[in-house]
Amino acid sequence: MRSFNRKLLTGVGAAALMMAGVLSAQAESWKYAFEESLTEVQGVYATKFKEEIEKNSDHTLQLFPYGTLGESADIMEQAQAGILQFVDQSPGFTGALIPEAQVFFVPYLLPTDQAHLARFYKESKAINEDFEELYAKQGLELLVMFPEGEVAMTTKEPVKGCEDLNEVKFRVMTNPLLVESYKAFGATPTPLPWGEVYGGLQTNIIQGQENPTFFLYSTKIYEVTDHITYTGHNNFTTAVMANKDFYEGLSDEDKKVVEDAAATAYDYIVDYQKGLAEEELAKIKKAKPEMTVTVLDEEQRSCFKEAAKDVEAKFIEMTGDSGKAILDQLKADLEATKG
Ligand code: 6CS
Repeated sequence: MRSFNRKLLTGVGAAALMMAGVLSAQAESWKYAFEESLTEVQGVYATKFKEEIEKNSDHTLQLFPYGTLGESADIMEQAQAGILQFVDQSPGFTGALIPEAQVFFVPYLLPTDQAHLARFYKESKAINEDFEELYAKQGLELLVMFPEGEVAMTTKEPVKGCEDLNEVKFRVMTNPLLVESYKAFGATPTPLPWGEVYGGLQTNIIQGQENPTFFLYSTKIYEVTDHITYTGHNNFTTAVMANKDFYEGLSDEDKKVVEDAAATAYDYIVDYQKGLAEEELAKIKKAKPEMTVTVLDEEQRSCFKEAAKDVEAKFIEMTGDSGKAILDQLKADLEATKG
C-alpha cells in the first residue's frame, strides 16, 4: 500500500483503497537481537516470541543472535536508535544506562528456587511498573524480565570461601555494582564484554567468571576453567524490550499481539528451563570428568553473605532514593510471591 502510486487513484477508488489500508494492518518485518545463540535460553525465548508474532499477525520477525550485530552494548544502541525493534539486554549490561537495574546484583536478594522466581518476575510491581517507567525514560518499552538460572563461579583454582578469591582476576559483566560485589567477595573484578571471556581465561588474563550452568556448557567455558562453585548468591536476570517509539506507533491490536507473544514466550521459557541446569551439568561432567563441582555449605557461604550487606549499602549509595524505593518494592514483591 505504501509504495502504491497514489497519482493513479481518483475519487471514490482512492478513498476506498486508503480506507482499506487503514483497516487492514500493514505487514511489516521487525528485527530482534539478543545476547546468546539461537539454541541458548534467550534464543529459545526469541524463537517462541517470533512464532507467536507470526502466528497471530501478518508481521515477520528476523532474529539476530549474539555476535551477528555486535556485543550487548551495540544491540542496545541499535534498539534505542530504532534500527532494531526488539532487543534482549541483561541488566548486567544496563547498569550505566539505568543504574537502578543493578539491583539484580545485590547478592542473595533473589532466591534460587525457580518456581518462586517464575512467579516473582511475572507478578512483581517493581518490574512491571517501576522498571517499566525507568526503561521508558531511555526510549524503551520493557516487555518482560525472565530468569536464566542460578549463576555459578568457574575458576582455575578451587573456591571454598572468599579467601580463595584473593588475587583472582574475576570477569564480570560491565556493571559497577557487580564490580563492587566481587571486590567485597575478595576478588579483583575485571569487567569485560562476553566476547573476551573465553580467550581471557585461555590466556590467563582472567582466572574466573560467573554464569548460569547451561551457559557454562553451551559456551564450553569448562574447557578453560577447572572448578565450578555454587554459592547461591544470584540468579541471572535478563530483559526484553521494544523501541518505545516503534511500540507507541503500533495499533492497539498489534500491541496486544506483542504483549501476548511476550507472555506466552515467558511461560514457555520458564517451563523449558525445568531441569536444564542439572542436564547441562551432567554434560559438563561427561565432557570433562576432572571438573570439580562444589555447592558451598552455609558456613562456607557466610563471608559472601556478610559481603552482601556492604553491596546493598553501595547500591543505595549509587542510586539514592529511587534505588532504595525499587529495592524495597522488590523485597516486598519477593515476599508476596513466596507461595
Ligand atoms: O556473561 C555474559 O556476558 C552472558 N551471560 C549470559 C547467560 N547471557 C548473555 C551474556 O552476554
